[in-house]
Amino acid sequence: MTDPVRIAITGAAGQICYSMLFRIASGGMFGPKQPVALQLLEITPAMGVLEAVKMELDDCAFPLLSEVICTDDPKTALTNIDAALFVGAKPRGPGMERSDLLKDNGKIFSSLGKIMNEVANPDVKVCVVGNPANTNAYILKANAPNINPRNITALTRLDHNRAMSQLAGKVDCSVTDIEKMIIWGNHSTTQVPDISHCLVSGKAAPSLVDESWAQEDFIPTVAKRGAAVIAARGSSSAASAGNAVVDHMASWVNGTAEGDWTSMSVPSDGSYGIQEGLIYSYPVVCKNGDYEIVQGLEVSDFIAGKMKESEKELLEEAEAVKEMT
Ligand code: NAX
Repeated sequence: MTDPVRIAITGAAGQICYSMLFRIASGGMFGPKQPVALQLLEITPAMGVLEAVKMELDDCAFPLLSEVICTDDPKTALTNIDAALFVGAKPRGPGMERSDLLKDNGKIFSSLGKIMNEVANPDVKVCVVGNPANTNAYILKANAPNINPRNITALTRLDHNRAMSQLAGKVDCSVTDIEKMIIWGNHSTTQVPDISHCLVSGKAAPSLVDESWAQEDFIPTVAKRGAAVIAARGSSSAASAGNAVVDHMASWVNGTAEGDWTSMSVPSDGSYGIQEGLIYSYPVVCKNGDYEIVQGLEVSDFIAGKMKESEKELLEEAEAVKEMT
């Protein structure tokens, strides 16, 4: 029997996890033959709800689910793990400034980073989901020097999937016909969804749509999709976010399709002139459980300008939390 992959998941009693955990336990993330053990972390007041989630996981009798640990102790959750999904975060309350949100979440992520540094496997694969996801990952990385920094990533796959769906709707094709979508930058409204290199059934996407659509409709629609879901649903995207985390990890572990890539927020190595160390979304090719930033893509002045704006936002966020990094 293969040993289970041990996965720490924070915010496990929340909305995103309520759809995501069942997908992971049924083999959607690590494959249909790989057992999984879940180490679920919550804050103490949410432990009752977390127990109910565990009851439902038990009641599914998933053949691949070898163990479920529910805890409010980060050390227990982060010990001996192969993967960590940081979903839990403090939401922005009424009247709260963005800088306060950054600081409150910074405290959570600096403390979790220090604990992960002590007890996790140094090659643990990390995906940060809780917002502000890129800067939370940046803080986590700074506080966990024993962990391979390349493995500390943040989620922009939801933005990538949203972009795929918008383009498919526009040109009336299946998402499976589209290759080489890109999300550059921060998971925020400054993100840069970019179809410049997209192929639709092998044809260059920019030749199939007006430039004005790509710049004035597609980019803001994708970048503001989260707000549109909140306006319609009264709460933020949950099932689609959980699905994107499953996709992010599955691509990283199993690889991207031959000739294609995906978007992941990863520590910048200076590629495309972005400051080294920032957690920035790039096109990446995944292979053999690792990823490489796609190099040498031509970037138009329009896209380059927007990439710089998103970098500027990340630099400002980094400055706001500098005492924690
Ligand atoms: P919920 O409020 O439903 O769940 C969050 C859970 O985290 C709660 O159960 C809470 O008790 C727990 N939590 C808070 N602090 C914790 C801590 N220190 N340790 C462990 N658990 C803690 O939110 P949900 O809808 O699940 O969203 C979770 C996060 O994902 C939010 O920050 C949200 O903004 C973010 N999102 C990120 C997305 C992305 O693409 N990167 C998209 C969806 C979502 O907006």
